[in-house]
This record gives sequence, structure tokens and C-alpha cells, in this order.
Amino acid sequence: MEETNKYAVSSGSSDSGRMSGKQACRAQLFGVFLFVLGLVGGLLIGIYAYHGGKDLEVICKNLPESIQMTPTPATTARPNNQTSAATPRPTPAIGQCQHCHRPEPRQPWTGSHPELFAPLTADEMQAVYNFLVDNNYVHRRGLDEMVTLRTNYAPYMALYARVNVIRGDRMVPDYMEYKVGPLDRPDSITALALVQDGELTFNSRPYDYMETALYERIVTPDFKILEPLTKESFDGAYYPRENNDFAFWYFNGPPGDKGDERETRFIAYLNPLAPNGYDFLEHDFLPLSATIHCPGNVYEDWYIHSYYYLNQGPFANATALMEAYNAGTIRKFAHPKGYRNTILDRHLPDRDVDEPFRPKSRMPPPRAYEPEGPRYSIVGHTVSWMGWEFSATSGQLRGPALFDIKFKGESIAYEIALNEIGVVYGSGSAAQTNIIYTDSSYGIGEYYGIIKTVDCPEHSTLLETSHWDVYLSKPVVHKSICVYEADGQNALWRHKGYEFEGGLRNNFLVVRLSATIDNYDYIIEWHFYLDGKIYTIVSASGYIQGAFWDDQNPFMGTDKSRDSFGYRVNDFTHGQIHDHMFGFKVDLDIAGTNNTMEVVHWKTGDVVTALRSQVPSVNGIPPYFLNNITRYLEYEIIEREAAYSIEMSMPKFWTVVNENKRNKWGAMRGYHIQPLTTAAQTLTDAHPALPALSFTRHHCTVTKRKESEQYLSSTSDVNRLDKPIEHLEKMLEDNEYIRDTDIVNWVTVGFLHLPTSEDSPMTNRVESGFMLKPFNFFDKTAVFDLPAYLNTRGDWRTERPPPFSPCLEPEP
Ligand SMILES: *[C@@H]1O[C@H](CO)[C@@H](O)[C@H](O)[C@H]1NC(C)=O
Ligand SMILES: *[C@@H]1O[C@H](CO)[C@@H](O)[C@H](O)[C@H]1NC(C)=O
Ligand SMILES: *[C@@H]1O[C@H](CO)[C@@H](O)[C@H](O)[C@H]1NC(C)=O
Ligand SMILES: *[C@@H]1O[C@H](CO)[C@@H](O)[C@H](O)[C@H]1NC(C)=O
Ligand SMILES: [Cu+2]
Repeated sequence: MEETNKYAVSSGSSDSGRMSGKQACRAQLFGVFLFVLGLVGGLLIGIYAYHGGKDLEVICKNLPESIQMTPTPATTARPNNQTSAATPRPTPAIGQCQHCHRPEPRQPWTGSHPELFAPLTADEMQAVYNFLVDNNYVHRRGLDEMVTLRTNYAPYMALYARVNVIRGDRMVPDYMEYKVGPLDRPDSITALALVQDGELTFNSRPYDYMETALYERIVTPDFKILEPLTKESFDGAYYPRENNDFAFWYFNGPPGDKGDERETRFIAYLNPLAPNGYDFLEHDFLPLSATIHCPGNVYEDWYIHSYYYLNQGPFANATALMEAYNAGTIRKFAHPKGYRNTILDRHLPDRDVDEPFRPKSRMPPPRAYEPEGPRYSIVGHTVSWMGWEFSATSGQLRGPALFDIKFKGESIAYEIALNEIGVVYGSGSAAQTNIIYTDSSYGIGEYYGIIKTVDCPEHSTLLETSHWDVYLSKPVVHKSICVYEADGQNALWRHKGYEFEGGLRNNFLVVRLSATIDNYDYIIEWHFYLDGKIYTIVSASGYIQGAFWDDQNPFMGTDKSRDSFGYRVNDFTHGQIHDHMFGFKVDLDIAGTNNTMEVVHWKTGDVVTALRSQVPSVNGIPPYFLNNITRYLEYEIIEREAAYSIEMSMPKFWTVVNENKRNKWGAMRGYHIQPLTTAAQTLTDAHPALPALSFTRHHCTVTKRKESEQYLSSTSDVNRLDKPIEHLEKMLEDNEYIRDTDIVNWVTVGFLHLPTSEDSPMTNRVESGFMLKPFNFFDKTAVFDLPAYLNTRGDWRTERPPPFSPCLEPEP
């Protein structure tokens, strides 16, 4: 593929940016934004607590003066009778306590060129779809049309208008990827095939609803056969769909070790919302599973085999299982009568009404607000705050992304984006053993939108994302990105000495997206610091994918609360172990695109060796060294593509520097990539998930930037473990020279998830991430252009952060 200037703004040629222009609807979309959420909050915490949060207007008018006068917690009492010299704040006049002034931080994009990195708009997606239909790449599908795999359809449209098409009407069906554009000139849209016909086998395509809707047809008659078993075992539950007693989980990947096979293991679970609704509660899987043989698209030939009941099997078909059950040749299980009425209570994440409230838990907690409105501004999806500027966006498959990140006008990074999430389970439960997921296959960026009052503070601004819904054949737009300035409520720096004291409150800008991938919720966020640091933080919440807890499990040891794969976490739930590995593309452009990877080794050794690492001719220890052993540094410029892992006992500072740009002290300007992770890939190379998940092998891999190397995996690689086409280690094969060129670091962080009883019913935020920290990038600590706090004995120098008057949070 043609390589292009990645910063190019011209439409139609840039693959790394979007090819699209913006259409008129953009302004209208902005009109739809509403960002003030939730409740009217309190005033200052102290005021709220003092008055118990009653009528706010009245409280404002009757405030004791002492409370009105102390709006900032920054003043400190000092020993030695040094006054803290707090600058008197403007005292709000009686009755002045009004809603905070909140100028709108957002403006529509009005640039003469398209906003390069914004998500596709609904209109753009529709235009792509229309183009694909008009040119016979896909078939238009009416909602009333039967589900069939014998048409061509596009399950995804990703950022960059990369479109995947499942081609079910071909003699040999396959799976294609196209680049479609330019979107700003609907008359001249073209589609460029990114793979050869047939290169991606039909059987390696990701799962989607078009397929699982067909599964239903062959599962239904089998569950009619199994009805006596299901009724007896599962508290009277039976299935056909009208009753909705069961739901089925069809996604236990992979569907085979080879790309030309397709077998789908599925499990039944109870649907406590029947008959009125349905939601994912894979938490409570039943000990009844089987495999659907489902290659190709002649689904009349598909069949179900390998039934298991309480891990007993395989039975060739439902009849064989039913016969064994009736003959009493297999062990049976039965839920207690009435069990199904307890499921919602167990798993719906609502307050336990039997438990008393904790003291004061019904009082509103502290709140943050903006006394004079947001300190950031947003044009389209381009955010500016305190010297930072970047685009906050998302794509359908890979999810959250930042582009074109600048600080004080200098480039820091072209792209920091989630690229893939790999999850591998260890389980002893039929149909769940050896599960391997790559979450891009399920569309990380198919958000459901934010949860008001939970995901983000009320003073956030929300931006839209979009994705293509294959089943409905239409674009879906949600407010999924929240942007706000956080009060870290701690010090970014502080020093308190004899003659002076000072510090800077740690405010940072947050960009957050929360993705639901069936049972799990992933929260991806960035924190931009005043001193040039960027934190990338990932966390997981939601429902674990549990297994059935079988208390007669023959593979359980003497402790009957656990087995080789995890603990019992509820009456019938086993929490099986797995990991969550998040792979990010980190394309730093430190003061320009040509950068160099330098690893600084933090070492311990004898003094002569330490000195010789710089001056090889040294042959003795200078007399002023007390010991023969010392800490020292070794600097290693990385000439060729390479991969690194964290070794606690051999610390390394992974830095990206610009060899041509030096700071005032002569050091190469750079940034340090510091993982904040506790996990590493523990699977050995013998595991079939590697190399498809080769990005999980290392915490950091540096490659030359290429248009053709954008992804850590293909969305179908997990279904083609024997021959992944797009994995990280493939990028290393050419061993390219990478010094003083445009490089990308692929950073993988994550956690090992060992579910315990506290994961039932809900996993609470587990976190990992990495930090990008200036590394000789500035001449000094990059915060001394900001108003901060300083006191000196005798007041020869005092500084104060901006004063403010209290006000009420804006109305929702
Ligand atoms: C503390 O300083 C204040 C003002 O400078 C002065 O009025 C007061 O007498 C001092 N108190 C003591 C205990 O030195
Ligand atoms: C079910 O499996 C059994 C055992 O393999 C076999 O004998 C029987 O013919 C199968 N029944 C059907 C309906 O396929
Ligand atoms: C310092 O340590 C090195 C390595 O152990 C050793 O070879 C050398 O003799 C030591 N020198 C002195 C002066 O002890
Ligand atoms: C960056 O390096 C490449 C060689 O890797 C060179 O061709 C190009 O001119 C350099 N660009 C700049 C801006 O220095
Ligand atoms: Cu987990």
C-alpha cells in the first residue's frame, strides 16, 4: 500500500488519517449535544455538610461570613506564627450565590479541510453503505428479510473507512477488507481491496448476529428433545424461544485452530428476565453445552454435536444425551425448586435491601465543579487545555484513539490508540476450556453510551462516536466520549521548608470512553497532566464469564471451594481464571517525526565496568569511590526493530528521543514510556494462541512506522490461529533499521484476573496502564508558567492560584 504523509490533511490520500471530508450534518450533530448531566449539586463541601444540603438559595443568603471567606483549602496554618498570608478572596455578596457561569466549551468544526480524525458521522457511514450497495459490494437488507449468510454484508465500518465485507454469495465465500473513500466526495468514492480474493477464509470471519441468529434454528429442536432434562435439572426451565427461559452464549472462541474450520461451542444459561426481556448474564452458565458444526454458509447442513451435561460426554446428539439421562447412566444435577426466582436477586447489581445503610451513606458525597466554567475548549473532536491539543476519537473495531497530540505547540505523538485486547481463559468446564478472545473481533468501539452520574462527573462535556449496526443496516451514534478537567485533590508538586512552602494542585484533563463487550465493560481513559505527562489507563468491570460450579466435580482436591482453574464465587458459579491484555499503538513524534528508541539500562556493577561503559580506556578505580560496587547507567541506542519486557531486577527506561533536538543542557529531547502493569504473558510459546496474540509476549515492541502495519492482529486472526495474517511479530521479520526515523511503540499492559467472591455479581474496576513522561524534553520542570501557591517567611514572595467565588453547579 502506498505510504503517505501521516499528517497530510488532503482528503483521499491519507490512510492513517481519515480520508473523509465532513458533511453538512456535522453542525447539526453538534446541536444535539447536551452535556450537563445529573443533579444540581452542592456548594462547597463544607457549606453542604454544615447545612445538610437543604434549600440552596436560602443557605447562600444566610452563610456565616467565616464560611464565605474560606473558599480554598490551600491555606495552611504554620508554626512559628508565620502567617499563611492568604489573599483575601472576594466575598460573595449576600444573595450572590448563583449558578456557575458555564460558557459552552464546544464549537463545531469549521475548518476549510475536513477534521481528519473525528469519528465517521452517521451520514458518512450511510454514504459508504450506499456506495457499497450501489456497486454490488454488499446487498441491501431489509429488516423483514430473512437472515442468511448467502449475501454480502458489511458488519463493520472502522475509522479510516476501513470496511470489512463478508462475501457469502460467492462460489467460494470469503471475507474482504476494503479502504473506502473519499467520503467528502460521494460521487467519487472508490473501494480499494486490502486483501486478495479468498485470502481471508469465510470460516475465519468474526462472529456476528447474522450467524448466531441462524444457530437458533438448529438449537431449538434439540432443546425440545432435551425438555425433560432441562425441566428437571434447571428448576422447570425449557426452551423454545417463546418462553425465553434460556439464552445461549455462542462466542467461546476460537471456532477451530485452523482458518478453514468453523465449530462453535455454546452454553445455555438462564434468562431471569424472561419472558419480558433479555440481558447478558453469562455469569450463571448451566452445565449443558454442545458444539455447532457450522462451516460455510449452507446452514441447512450445519449440525450440533458433542453435547455435555455436567462435563459428562460427549454425546453425539441431543437424543443420545437424553437417553443416557433417562437410563440413569450419568450423574444428574437439579437446582433447588424456586431457584430461577432468585437469579435476578443474585445477579442484578441492585442494593441489597436486607442490609442496613452504612452511616451517612445516604448523604451526598463531595463534588467537584467549575467556578467559572470549563478551562478547555473543543472544536469538533479537537480538544485544547492548558497547552495540550489533540483529537479524541474512536473507531468501530479498535475503539478509543487519540491523534495529533501537541503540548505548547510541539508535537508529542501522532497516535495513542487502543488496538487490540486479548483474553485467554483457563477453565475445566466443557465448552469453556481454552477460550481465546481478541476483542476487536467484537467491535470494541460499539459503545452503548455513557451512564449518567456514574461514568463521568456532571461537569463533563460529551462527544459522539458512531458505529455501523449490521443487523439493522444503519449507523448508530452515541455520546460515548467524556472530557473534563479533574481536581486531583492532591499536589502535583509540593515542598515545605524552613523559609518557604509551595505547591501546585494536581489538575488534569480526562478523556474517557467506556466500552461494553457483552459481559465485560472496559474503561479506557487518558489523563493529561500540567507538566507534560500523559497517563493511559485501562480498567475492566462488569460480569465475569463464569462457569458452572459443580460441587461433585471429580477434579476438585481436598478443599472443596476451588479447583485448578479458580474459586467458587456463588452457589452455582465458578470464577475461571483469565487475563486481559491491552495492546496500544503509541506513535510518538517527539518534536518531529524522526525519532530514535534509546533504552537506558539501570545497572549495578563494579566501578571500573561502570566507567568503562563511557570511557573504555579506564583501568582503575578513582580513590573517592567508597565501594567497588555502584549503580550506573548504560545507554543503548536501538538500531533495529526490537521487543522488550519488564524485568523488575533489570530495570530499563524505554525512551523515545529526537537525536536532532537537544534541550538547553545538550540532552536529546525525549519521552519515557513507563508501563504501570503487574502482568506479563505467562503462556508459553507452545500455546496455540501465540503467535496470533504475539503482541502479548512483550510489554513494548518498537517498529518502523508503516501504513501497512497498523494493527496488532487481524479481526479474524483468532479464528485462524495456525496462520495469523497480521500479528505483531510479523512486523519484526524484516528487522528494519529504525534509528532517526518514524517509529511506533506497541505497548501491552494488562492484568491477570483471578476471580474471587468479590467478583460476584460484579467485578469492580481492575486497573493497568502506562505513563508517557517527558524525558529531557523540557529545559526545566514544565509547570512554572502556571499560577501556583508560594509562601515565604516574611512574605518577600507570595503566589496564589486563581481566586474564585463559590457558585452552584450548573442546572442539569
Ligand atoms: C502572630 O503574628 C500576628 C501578626 O503578625 C501578631 O499580631 C501576633 O501577636 C503574633 N502572635 C504570636 C503568638 O507571636
Ligand atoms: C444420535 O447419536 C447416536 C449415537 O451416536 C446415533 O446412534 C443416532 O443415530 C443419532 N441420532 C440422530 C437422530 O442423529
Ligand atoms: C572490583 O570488582 C571487580 C569485579 O568483581 C573485580 O574484578 C576487581 O578486582 C575489584 N576491584 C577492587 C579494587 O576490589
Ligand atoms: C527522516 O528520516 C528519513 C530516513 O529515515 C529521511 O529520509 C527523512 O528526510 C527524515 N525526515 C526529516 C524531517 O528529517
Ligand atoms: Cu476479567
